[in-house]
Amino acid sequence: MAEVMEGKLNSAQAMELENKYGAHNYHPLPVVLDRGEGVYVWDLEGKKYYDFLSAYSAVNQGHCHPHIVGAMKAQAEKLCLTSRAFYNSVLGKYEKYITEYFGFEKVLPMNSGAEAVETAIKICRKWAYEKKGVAADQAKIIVCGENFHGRTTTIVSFSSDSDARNNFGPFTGGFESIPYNDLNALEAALQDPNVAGFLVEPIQGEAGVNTPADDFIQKAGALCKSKNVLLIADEVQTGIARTGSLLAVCGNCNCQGNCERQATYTKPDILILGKALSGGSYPVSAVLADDEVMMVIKPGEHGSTFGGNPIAGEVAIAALEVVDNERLAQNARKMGELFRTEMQKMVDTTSIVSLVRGRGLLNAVVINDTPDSKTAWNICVALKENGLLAKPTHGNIIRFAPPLVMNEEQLLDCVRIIKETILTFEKA
Ligand code: IF1
Repeated sequence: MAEVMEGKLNSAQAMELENKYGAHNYHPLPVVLDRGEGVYVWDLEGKKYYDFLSAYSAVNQGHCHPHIVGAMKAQAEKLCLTSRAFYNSVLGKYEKYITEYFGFEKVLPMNSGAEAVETAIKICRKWAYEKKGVAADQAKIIVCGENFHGRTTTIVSFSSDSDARNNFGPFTGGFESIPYNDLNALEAALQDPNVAGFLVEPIQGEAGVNTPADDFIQKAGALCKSKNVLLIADEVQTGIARTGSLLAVCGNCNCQGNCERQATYTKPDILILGKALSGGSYPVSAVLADDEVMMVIKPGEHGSTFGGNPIAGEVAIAALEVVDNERLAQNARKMGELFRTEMQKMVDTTSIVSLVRGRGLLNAVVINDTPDSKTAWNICVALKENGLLAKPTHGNIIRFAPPLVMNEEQLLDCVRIIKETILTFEKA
């Protein structure tokens, strides 16, 4: 394939290459993206699309944001990687910036979301043995049914998704699963004195944007505190303005971007961030905690070659600056309300859409068909033809999560595309 080396592929050829040479661990929509800017992406044939996935909420700041790309370029030309065997001139500055930004005393930098979740689990266990006094190897972490926290062997050990788990055992012990959004189940599970932490997503993304009661996290946090159990918030997907507040644990506060200072804010003992921490430009994740918890980790006990590298530090600072400068939490809240209002009109007037739910710009539309039907997938293929990219989750649910830089005119244009497309699926 001479075209391969010359880079002159068409979409069919690019898909064929992935199929032939890549592991088949995904089932992508048949579109090959080549370029992105803001809320738009273009395929190899030059067709333009609205991006309504944002790489699973990583591209909150929009594709190729010049402030983030600029920071990355400048640092890439200066120094990329030192490992943590030496200090580097960016890391300390980044650590000061991110801890002040989110209101924690310490940060532990990693790369992927799953690595950050693993890190949080390790910190929690070590804290249980060294601070809480749990007997050796007895620490237990409570998780929720239908969770998604990543793909490592330990994390899939406590997944309830059979595709994620099947034939990947033996599994890591020390986890107990309770139903999501169930404070009674949490209270019962917390009776065990060996419980060290409660690992929870403030909104469950993979479960179809499963939004709990408004006060769920607040009450869960209070229960954990009363039992000396760490509240571990996985905000890899919900964090960084996605749900209309800087963090989803801020709930529906009117925070103006300073959520950690608001009354409804439930400060987790351990906060896990990833994805949009770099605006999707680079794999950057982080675990935040105060000294009492974080200082249980000593030299040699945890780390990563790339974690805390200079490019990641500069990129993350720039990405968080964009969130502030462009008031993305506020925009996500406003655009999200508009989106749900418009979609609710479809729920009220058609039979094909049965429900819209979400917070900020993390939303889902439930299609009125059986979970094993292909309707949601077929709608997503039709949306693609009409210039909008979204992905089904859990069979008949479509997740809608555009970059947070979307303006009202663009959003209304998208609403028009979504309505017109979905209506063609209405059964006569
Ligand atoms: C895939 C979902 C989204 C996450 C939370 C940790 C991680 C994720 C709350 C791990 C990752 C992803 C990865 C993506 C699909 C996806 C996803 F549908 F599965 F639930 F976003 F909605 N915690 N979420 O959502 O982060 O290691 O991937 O950086 O391709 O599997 P990672």
